[in-house]
Amino acid sequence: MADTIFSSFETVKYEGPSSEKALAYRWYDADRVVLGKPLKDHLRFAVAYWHSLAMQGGDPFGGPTIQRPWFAAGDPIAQAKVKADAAFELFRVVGLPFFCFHDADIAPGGETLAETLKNFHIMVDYLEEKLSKYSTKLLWGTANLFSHPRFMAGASTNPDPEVFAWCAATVKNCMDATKRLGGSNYVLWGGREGYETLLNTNMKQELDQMGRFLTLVVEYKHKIGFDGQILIEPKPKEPTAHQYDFDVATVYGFLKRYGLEKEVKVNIEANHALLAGHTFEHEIALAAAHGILGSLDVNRGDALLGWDTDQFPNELWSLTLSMYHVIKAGGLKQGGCNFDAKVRRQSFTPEDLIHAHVGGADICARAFLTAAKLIEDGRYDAILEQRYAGWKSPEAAAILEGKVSLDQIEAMALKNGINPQPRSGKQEQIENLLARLIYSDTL
Ligand code: XUL
Ligand code: CO
Repeated sequence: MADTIFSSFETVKYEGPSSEKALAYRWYDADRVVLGKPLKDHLRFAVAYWHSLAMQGGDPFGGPTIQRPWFAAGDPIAQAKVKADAAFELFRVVGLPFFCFHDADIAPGGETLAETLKNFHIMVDYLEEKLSKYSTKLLWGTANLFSHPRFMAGASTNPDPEVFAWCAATVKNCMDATKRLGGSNYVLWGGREGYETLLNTNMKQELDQMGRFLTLVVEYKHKIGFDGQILIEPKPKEPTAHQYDFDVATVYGFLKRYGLEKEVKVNIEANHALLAGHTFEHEIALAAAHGILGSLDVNRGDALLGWDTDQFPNELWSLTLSMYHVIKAGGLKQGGCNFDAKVRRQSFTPEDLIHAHVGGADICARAFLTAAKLIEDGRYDAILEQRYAGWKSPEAAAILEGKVSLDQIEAMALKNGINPQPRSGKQEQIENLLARLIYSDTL
């Protein structure tokens, strides 16, 4: 194996909450069986190639701070291979089962579409070889249709049909590669599918283009027999002022409008939820309610900063409730938890990257274990069950089943002499119960 910046690190092991070692898992005991299967199969953690291997530490006010051997001048394909060698060593060190990539993370772009695809194919071959030597698997693949200037006015929503065609060719190749590399999902995040100003935008035209594009993607999935899920990743804004895939509710409406709600699910990102004015758990619960929960991008923002800082998760309350809704929805199935998160620009050492993943996996594992305990405990579910118990009566059930009309309900209400009384929502009681369980150390 080639020597890389991660090769000298041992694989991080589970040592339990009392471990004094800096690099050890305290909660992520991958093989621990919970709710019938190992933790690693519930959570399906993935390392994001872009943040961990391709990101150079720039922010809106400053340039790169992260030096890596593969950023130095040299033959672009040779450097992409050095990067891939390091990537798989990082996956080995953190001991997480999956990774995710964009085409542009793994291969250099070319002058033309043909040259760009040629580079991509060389690197897909290389990744295939790597996958045969390591135990890491591919959670999802995607195409970067937002960084290059050609996408500045949109990808599939671009006013120029040649950009649409470029995107179609790119996504076709990325889907082929994802299938070949054994990926479980294919993700579409429309970073530039929206507008900077409505003044120059024909919204109906752009939405129809986006609907057509997604239909083509779904048709191609069936044509090649890809058995992974197609996922849209909602985000309300940034880089555009308004992004069409605003949040789960908007995406669901879009899927219904174009007849794709049975074909496409969502990849929900924690900080995108916050940018849309929601919580992570809200987005997960809503996706579950619509039957479109696909996968998660776990990360966090910074309450003091207005942009998508993509930090590693560290907040137990919201994550536990998120995991609760995941479990209630029947789990992530083919999805997983992708660390769409990057280290801060001062954290430029390879070791910083390892600490980041260890902390992220630990907090998610702890949240999952707590959510499982919350369900097993039963008191929270009992309060919820009680709150809606009235709907179990035959008369109320008949309303929901569509068996009675508005005027029949009126007649029923008058006959029964109904007089509904206020009932407590028990918010503080629930909060106290959850706090006791979430911040308890025994899991
Ligand atoms: C951007 C973002 C992307 C997608 C993949 O905010 O989340 O990294 O996850 O394109
Ligand atoms: Co993301």
